[in-house]
Amino acid sequence: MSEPLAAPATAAAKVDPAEIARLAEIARRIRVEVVKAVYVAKAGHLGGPLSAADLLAVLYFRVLRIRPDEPDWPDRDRFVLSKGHSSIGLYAAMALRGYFPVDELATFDGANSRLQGHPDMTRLPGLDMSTGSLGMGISAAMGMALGARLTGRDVRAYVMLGDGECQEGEVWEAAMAAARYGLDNLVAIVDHNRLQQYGWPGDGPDGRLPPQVPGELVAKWRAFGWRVLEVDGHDIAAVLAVLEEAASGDGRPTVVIAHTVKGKGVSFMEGHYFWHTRAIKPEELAQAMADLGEPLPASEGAAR
Ligand SMILES: Cc1ncc(C[n+]2csc(CCOP(=O)(O)OP(=O)(O)O)c2C)c(N)n1
Ligand SMILES: [Mg+2]
Repeated sequence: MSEPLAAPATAAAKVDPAEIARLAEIARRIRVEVVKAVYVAKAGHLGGPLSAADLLAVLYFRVLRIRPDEPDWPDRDRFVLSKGHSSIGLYAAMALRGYFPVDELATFDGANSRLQGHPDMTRLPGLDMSTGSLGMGISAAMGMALGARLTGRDVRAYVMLGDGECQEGEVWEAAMAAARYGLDNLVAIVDHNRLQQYGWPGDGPDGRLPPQVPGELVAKWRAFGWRVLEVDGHDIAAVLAVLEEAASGDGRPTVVIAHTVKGKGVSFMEGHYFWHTRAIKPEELAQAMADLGEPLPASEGAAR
């Protein structure tokens, strides 16, 4: 890891280990559903959803003030997946949380599915924003945070970005505006997995340059006037603590730089850019399920 992590937040110590285990199991289930859905669809993104799974589990099962049975509840916290290509991870978290049946994940990326390859808020209740064009989601989330302030609602807006996505100019336009307005009900989470889609040739993993110079993301967000927190994005207790800390504003927007591993949880996907998006072969499904401690479903074990 290139940067020192933030001091361990004391809140982590107060959380019941059984609760941490529950969240870890949810994250594992998210990963299983991601791999299965992409296998069935014969297409889809893997590396990004897998790196974000622990963050999504903690958000959807502990942090966000949401009502799955009332997705339009006006006082809900908003969540925008700015790295919209990781939609299947979000759908898995939402299904497990009760927004829609887990079985529906098998329709992922189908023409008539509510679960499009990139989130479509006109199809699926519970999505606060349609995303997919990188850089745009944070602007929407900033507007939501500002809107909550203007209407006097106790609503926080959360937005998840990729580290490659942070190359987009619009991210920094939104960052400047959010700091200027002092939007401390806005929390950005950067899934800092140090890989993007292809990347540029260089001396990183698989001969690719990481999308950001190590350490620079912290310096950049800080320079833009944000409170910057760092966390190991796969340490559930630490993620919970840092997101609890982020929820209490200090007059600035907060960004959580989550250090993660792209493809986390599936041995042959971890740290490889070419598993950003790829179809899964039957023998790869078997290995992935073994890695995730999940029996191979009979219906999906047969060669397709
Ligand atoms: C504006 C725009 N340019 C290009 C793409 C194609 N694209 C999809 S994902 C991706 C890489 C994103 O990398 P990162 O933000 O690091 O995401 P993660 O590693 O979490 O998957 C690219 C270039 C896009 N969706 N939008
Ligand atoms: Mg990345």
